[in-house]
Amino acid sequence: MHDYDHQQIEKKWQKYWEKNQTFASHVDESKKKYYILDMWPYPSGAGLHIGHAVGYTATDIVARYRRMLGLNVLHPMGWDSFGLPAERYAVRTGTHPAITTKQNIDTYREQLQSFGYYYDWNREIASSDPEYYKWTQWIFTKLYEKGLAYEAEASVNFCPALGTVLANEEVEGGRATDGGHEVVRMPLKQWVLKITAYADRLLEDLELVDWPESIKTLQRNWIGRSEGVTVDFPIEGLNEALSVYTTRADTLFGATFMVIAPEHPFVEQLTTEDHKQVVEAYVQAARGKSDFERTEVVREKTGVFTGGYCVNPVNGEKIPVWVADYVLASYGTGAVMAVPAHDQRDYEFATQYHIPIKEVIRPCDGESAKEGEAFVDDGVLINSSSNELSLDGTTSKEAREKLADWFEKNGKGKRTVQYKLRDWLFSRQRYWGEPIPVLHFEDGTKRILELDELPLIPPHLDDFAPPGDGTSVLSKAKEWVGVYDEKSKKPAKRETNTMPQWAGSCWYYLRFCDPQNKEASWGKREEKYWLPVDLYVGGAEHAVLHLLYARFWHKVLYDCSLVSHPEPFYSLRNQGLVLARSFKDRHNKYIEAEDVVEKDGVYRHKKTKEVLTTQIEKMSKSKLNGVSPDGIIQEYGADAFRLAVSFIGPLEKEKIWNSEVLNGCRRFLCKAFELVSSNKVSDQENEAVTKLAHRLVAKAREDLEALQLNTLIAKMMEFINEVSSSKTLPKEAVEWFVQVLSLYAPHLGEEMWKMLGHDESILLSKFPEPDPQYLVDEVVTYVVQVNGKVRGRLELPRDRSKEELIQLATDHPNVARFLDGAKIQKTVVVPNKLLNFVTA
Ligand code: ANZ
Repeated sequence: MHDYDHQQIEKKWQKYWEKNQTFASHVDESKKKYYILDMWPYPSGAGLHIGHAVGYTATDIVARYRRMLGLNVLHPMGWDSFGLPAERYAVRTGTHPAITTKQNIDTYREQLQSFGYYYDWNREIASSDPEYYKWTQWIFTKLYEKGLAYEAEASVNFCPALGTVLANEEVEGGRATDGGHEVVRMPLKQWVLKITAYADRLLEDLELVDWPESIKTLQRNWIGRSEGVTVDFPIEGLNEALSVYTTRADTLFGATFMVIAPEHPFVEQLTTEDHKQVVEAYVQAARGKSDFERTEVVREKTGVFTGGYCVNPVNGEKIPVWVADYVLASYGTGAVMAVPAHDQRDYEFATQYHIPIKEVIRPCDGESAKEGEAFVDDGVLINSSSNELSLDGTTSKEAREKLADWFEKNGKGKRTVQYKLRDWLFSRQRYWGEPIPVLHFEDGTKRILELDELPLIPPHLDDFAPPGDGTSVLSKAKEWVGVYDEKSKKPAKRETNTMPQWAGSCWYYLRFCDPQNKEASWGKREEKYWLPVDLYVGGAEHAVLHLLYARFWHKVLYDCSLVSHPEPFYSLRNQGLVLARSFKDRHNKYIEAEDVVEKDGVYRHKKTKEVLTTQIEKMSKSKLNGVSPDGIIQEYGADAFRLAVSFIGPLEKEKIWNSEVLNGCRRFLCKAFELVSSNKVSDQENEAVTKLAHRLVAKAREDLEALQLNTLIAKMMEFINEVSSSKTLPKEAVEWFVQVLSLYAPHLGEEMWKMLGHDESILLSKFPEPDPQYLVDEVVTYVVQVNGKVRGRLELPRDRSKEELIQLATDHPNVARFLDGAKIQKTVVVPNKLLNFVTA
């Protein structure tokens, strides 16, 4: 087989593309645009991993395809380069984060270039570059001017290990999503962005975008819109009422107690003298717990009785009020009416504290609820009538409407919409982030910086360690903090908090449209032309963080008339994780794959011969099951690697990496190279090969539109196998194949294109359009016999499977007549000619 010198060929074409600016993009209103975007990487010290290669190869293939379809393609790349790892490294080594960040960026760029990716490098940007974050800060001032950025004393998620406050979206199960460190609640004055003001639009506009349903659902749940009523329960002996929020007003007659959050303002007033001590102790204990701990479903419910009572507004019943930490102060009114028969948490609570359980809803299908559980679904009301209201027999849904009307008429409550979404906690006490551009004056007032004062650059520090007490790293730079404000002629102190990692990625797709603009964040014309992003590809882990935050900023910018579309990313696709086989010895220590030999499915250590346990796991450095892109490119070439990462499975699914795929892909490339460079290629016609080429191109168009990049490789391999025995290969058919191949293997593609006599880059060629005449299946006539006698004929497309043939033949009325009742012993098939049933 022909081998090719990938190192020489790949270098050569990379130089060619750079010299000819093949990937450069320019606004051109006479052409249709296509903006394709990758989630920009955080340039970590570890360099590119295979997960990056999967996503970036996919967008690269699509970019090349759209370009060859004649679209004006924008495919940029940059760096999300503010972040904790650089800062932690700085704390450890004293190296300024700017230095490590620059080194890492250089490595990433070089690695990406070695893949031959179609990126317009003239548009490279980095979120930690002052020329960039000048505008991040400026957008913050816009948010501030619109009243969407405010300071609030809040109970926040503070992570002592990271020395910073985190957003709700960054905490999972009481731990930081970044590193799994413990998070505690702590009151702190913080900057907060009013994302809740956009809750409804963030929800509704999900209808405008073509995103995976799973991501839309995650966002919907995160926003958590719920419709219910707030009902006032008069407090006995006080001239006050306890408001509760409920989505299940239909269960009101079943309320047998009420629960208020430990932080509820009425706790003191409701608590009677003899319950005081217990309640105070309980409230004190609840303070240290996170919302997560408090609402964990499996956890045993705790609570204490206040001694106080409320009155149920629908029937005048007296209801005891408890304090329990499973009710959150921050949701609804911080108080609930508890209906143990129909809410599981209330049920568990009532069982534990021997509170009565009153059934008021029956399942519609007449079945009774399960023993030991609350019946939580909608149903038909029972035990729900009083002097003023009679609801027995109505459905839950009807009852809710009737009650809401009744409350609103009598002024006892009103219809209410609630969201789970909370405002976005926006300050971090870190060094390596955008300083928040605000000055605080002695009299407690503040001033947001103006554009001519931006970028606000952080001070130089030698010690980057967070103080750890909730104050920011920047507060250590006393000289930077204390200033005389020339604009207001007053002494002032700079804000010392910085923005979270997410800030820079809230608008980078906009800067890519016009990255060198010195006067503005982006030009109107550029934004209007390029936006929205046509296809955005990245990991699903950003569902409620980046993807929600960026939509929020975009909508604010839309309201400022700075962008012309309500949504930033029209279509979104998520790439699946890459998994690989890992090995462990008997001490549970990971073993490098290179040190493992396999025989009959048993894996042993090469040297010690110890039998190892093996597992398919997420590829990662710590599990020693990763692969180094640099090494692979060296050995197999970027083209083979790009093919391999596309071949292992559908983009959106989890897939298992195995290096055998690389060998297969490399062999395929060699074979293709051999054919294309052989003297079989000529102007001579060959119908069969031409037809295969048309079919390949048709399949390519179909698969590329659907982002089914792996199946198209299989088709290309099939094509090569089928034409390899041909004596002649029509040049046009070969060209078409090369055009498809070049999307995946661009270096070799260009090389072959040149060998076929073209002087310009293959990207300037037009992607072929198949002739429909070659796509229709050829029709053949089958003779159908029963015991050797002709009983029917079938006109069918060529090459049907045996199963399909038998099915169709037995359905044939005349054949069926002769087969009726008989047992088929054997079926003889002569492909595309004859089918004979032999009966017993
Ligand atoms: C009575 C009731 C009866 C409820 C029933 C549910 C089932 P969503 O849909 O998530 O909005 N709730 C209200 N505020 C709360 C708080 N601060 N902490 C904990 N729970 C709270 O949930 C609304 C329901 O959650 C409300 O409806 C309330 O319990 C509870 F059979 O009221 B329900």
